[in-house]
Amino acid sequence: MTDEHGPGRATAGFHEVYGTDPGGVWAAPGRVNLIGEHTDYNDGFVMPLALPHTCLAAATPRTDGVLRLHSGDAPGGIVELRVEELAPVAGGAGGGDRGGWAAYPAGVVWALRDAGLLTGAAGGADLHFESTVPTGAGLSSSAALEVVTATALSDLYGLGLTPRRIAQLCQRAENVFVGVPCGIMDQMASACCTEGHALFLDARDLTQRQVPFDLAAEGLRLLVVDTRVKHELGDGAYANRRAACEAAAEALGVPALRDVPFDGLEATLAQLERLGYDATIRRRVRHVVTEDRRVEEVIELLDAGDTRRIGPVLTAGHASCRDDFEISCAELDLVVESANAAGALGARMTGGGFGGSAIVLVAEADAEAVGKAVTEAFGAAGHGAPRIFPAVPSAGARRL
Ligand code: GAF
Repeated sequence: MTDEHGPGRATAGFHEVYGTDPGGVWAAPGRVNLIGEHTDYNDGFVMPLALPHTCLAAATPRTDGVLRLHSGDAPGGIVELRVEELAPVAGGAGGGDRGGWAAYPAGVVWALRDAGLLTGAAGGADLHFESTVPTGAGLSSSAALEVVTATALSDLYGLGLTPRRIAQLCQRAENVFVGVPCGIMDQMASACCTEGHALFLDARDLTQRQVPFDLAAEGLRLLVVDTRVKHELGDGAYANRRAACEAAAEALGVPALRDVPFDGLEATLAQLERLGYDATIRRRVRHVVTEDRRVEEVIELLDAGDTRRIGPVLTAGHASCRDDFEISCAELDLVVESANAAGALGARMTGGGFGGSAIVLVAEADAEAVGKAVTEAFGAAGHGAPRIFPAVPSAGARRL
């Protein structure tokens, strides 16, 4: 379900919970990443696109410094907090995961306050959320929740925050307040994407380019295949991959792995071996450096109007995620294998990995057969049926 029917639903939900009408309704989308995985925190390149699935916030400001949060999707009633008492999780960035959906919007309010944007008694608000972004599916439901909160508060308090600033504040909320050491891709995607485009983002300086991505015009479709599995190992493994990349960059004397040139990769890997770094860390470096190159290849192909030819690049990206970065899992590999065997143009896991979703590029005429083949392969392997839907490049955060 898209946000077409959402504003009324969010307004009605707000009214039911708080007994008044909201000051407005805002939307922020989930995303898939076309290419560029685990490159953002290496200062590299990513290329996400926003989904039509959004998190909606119906909101109104308060003048007593009280923050009330309610979700139509989570049990447990209203969460009531005082803005001035909000504090980061012990240990700061990566120091622990606070858990619970309310930590995300509360973290955003904390980040706004900490940046001096909300002061005194102002900064309180009543918020009610309704989301159609599948949760736990690697489609950035958390970033959508953060970005819709920041966008609503920016408007309600006349803060005039740009989408880019909103993304930075939301990443800080997640890193420091919630305690998850994510990069900035998901927040930038939710805040900055535009309809009909993929977002080419340089995660180092946040320069961005909206790249036209009109698949229908070329008789193509991009499918999202939500495997509906989430492997436990995911959270610690994300931090572990990030730490490995940072350690390798330090050993190489560069600010980030982004600074290892693609044509110097073999020499760099040899240098790491001489320095005593094992094969695992060398594979991690190879993934990041080759993945940045794959983003550039995809851009070149899209700029040349050669969208079909990005398929093999996506599949190569999956192999790198699977073999070098080791963030795939049996279900994601099965999507890629079965989709490609059934005639897809290319496929790969998308997002953090260890479960969640894959994307499949397919000719429109083959979309149904490929989806069916993936579902059958899941059945034959004893996995539950995946959820499959088209990724239609949609708009970023906005007031409805
Ligand atoms: C998760 C993170 F939140 C992103 O910042 C990014 O690192 C992604 O995994 C992997 O590309 O979605």
